[in-house]
Amino acid sequence: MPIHTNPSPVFTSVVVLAGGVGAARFLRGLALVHDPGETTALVNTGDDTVLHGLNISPDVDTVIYTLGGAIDLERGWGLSNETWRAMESLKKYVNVRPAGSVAAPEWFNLGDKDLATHFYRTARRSEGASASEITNEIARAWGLAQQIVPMTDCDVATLLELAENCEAGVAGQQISFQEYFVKHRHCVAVRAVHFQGAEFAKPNCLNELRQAEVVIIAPSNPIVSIGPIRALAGIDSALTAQRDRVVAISPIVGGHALKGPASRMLTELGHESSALGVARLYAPIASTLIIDTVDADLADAIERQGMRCVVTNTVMSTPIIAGELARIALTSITGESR
Ligand code: FO1
Repeated sequence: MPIHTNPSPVFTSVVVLAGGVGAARFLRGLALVHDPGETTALVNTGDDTVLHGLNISPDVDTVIYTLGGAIDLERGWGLSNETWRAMESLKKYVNVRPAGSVAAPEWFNLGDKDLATHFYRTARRSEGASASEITNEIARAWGLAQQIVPMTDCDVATLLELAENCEAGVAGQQISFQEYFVKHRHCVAVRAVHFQGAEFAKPNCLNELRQAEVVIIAPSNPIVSIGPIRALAGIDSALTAQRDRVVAISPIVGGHALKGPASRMLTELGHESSALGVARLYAPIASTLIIDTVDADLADAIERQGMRCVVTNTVMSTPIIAGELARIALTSITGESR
């Protein structure tokens, strides 16, 4: 039963476009003010990876673990009270690994309890189950009422194209999202982002998106979290048709991302690292942008992009603040919060 901190309008269907940590925190807040049974999270899977032969879906798991109350709050990913014995045991094989082998990758940390999720996902994949079936099963195992849906059941990979003078490799080389994010700690210069396979991938939830009463673009990285979802055929046109019902939340606060490479990436790819830069990216598909109070002076410029701008606290340091942000996102569509 949602706890209504303040009255929020009752919508039946709310769809949230989601990346990892920011989206997960937002969804946790949304559950306080809106019926989780009427919430669908359409989650980025462009940063999915296969390591140790295991199918790993980081953003999906971050959303599920957060809503299940089991996320490690400090890291923002993986499970709380985790142990790392499997990772430690991997070290035994590093010395015998032949040159050129990628076996026993140590750069991506998989906790012992977290491994169970990847075992389950991989086993179900080998039985022929789709990503949405498996995600639904995992979400049910964690007791979630929300529909957690991967953006597509097809393989789509976010690839980062390295810029000139990049220590990680030669200019033009494409690396996977997890290599960029975890192996290189998102500290390498990139000059382009590609969503391999997006062109032919069938999106999930297209009808839900077309019929949603409210669509919320969570405060996730607009390029590598929301970008892969938008790259799927039909998503942007569904959002454009629903533009009046689409509200986005800027992940950029005071010119910076609270977590992750969004700010650096926006600049490297020729956008402005500010709430205004985010507004320019979302103006064709969203009627409303929610920005943080520190960015209040950008509100007029954002409205000149043809968007309604709502100014509030967007830093979700507690679930209650996230709940208030979610309530404002919902009411912004009815105009009540203006
Ligand atoms: N992020 C890290 O910075 N280092 C890791 O070793 C790491 C492991 C990991 C394992 C499972 C999982 O679901 C997520 C994990 N993440 C890790 C987070 C993840 O790679 C990123 O936060 C997302 O892909 C970006 O949204």
